[in-house]
Amino acid sequence: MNLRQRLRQSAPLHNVFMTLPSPRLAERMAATGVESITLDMQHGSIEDGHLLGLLQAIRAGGGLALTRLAWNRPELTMKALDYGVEGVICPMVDTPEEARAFVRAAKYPPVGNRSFGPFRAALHYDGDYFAAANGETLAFVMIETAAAAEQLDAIAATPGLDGLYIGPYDLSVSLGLADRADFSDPQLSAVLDRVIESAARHNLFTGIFTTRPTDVAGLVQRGFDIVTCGTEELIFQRGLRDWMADF
Ligand code: 3PY
Ligand code: MG
Repeated sequence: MNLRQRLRQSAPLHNVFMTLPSPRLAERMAATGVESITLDMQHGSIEDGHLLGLLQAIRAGGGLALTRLAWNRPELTMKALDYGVEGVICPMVDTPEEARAFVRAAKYPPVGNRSFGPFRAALHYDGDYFAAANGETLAFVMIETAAAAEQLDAIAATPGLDGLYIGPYDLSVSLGLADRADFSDPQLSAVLDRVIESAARHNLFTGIFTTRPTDVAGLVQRGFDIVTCGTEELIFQRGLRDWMADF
């Protein structure tokens, strides 16, 4: 089952961000039941040369792989898709123009101008990759600034866009909130509601990040399709603290 098929199921997709380029750990995470992993090329230590091994490992563990790009640059978007990620998440998209530029790189003509060279991506695709790719590889913009929140509906209307993914930490900073990613804050909460509404109007998927497992049930209840809970580093740190306490 690919990412789009999985997201069409009613249950939300669980996701964890990965920041360290360890195929061995990626395989273990996927095999332990992390349904999908987002390789974080913005704030993590994952670079181009790490993608192949990580994608092979996630596949071997039975998981789905996305990447959060380092920035909104066409060569980064196109290369990640050529490696075979099923979803690309573009950080810090503030305007409809930036959303259009991202989608142009993520989709083949006539929707965009993605260059044709899916050397690895097509390897595991049974059928005509070119014909299927625009529908089956998903392009998400991150809504994580006050500017993006202001132009939300115009961003969501971008032809070819597949989803909106909220970065609550940057969003809190941008909104000038004292607490970061506090979903009970009325200002932050209002943006979450507007993202859910706008996505429904434009037939888009939604995703959101949190670092607290206790937030997950509430985010699922709000209707997010992808709920990311933490990074493997945070999970390790928490496990290590418990381990040391028992040591
Ligand atoms: C944010 O919350 O700003 C993020 O980018 C989540 O990774
Ligand atoms: Mg962010």
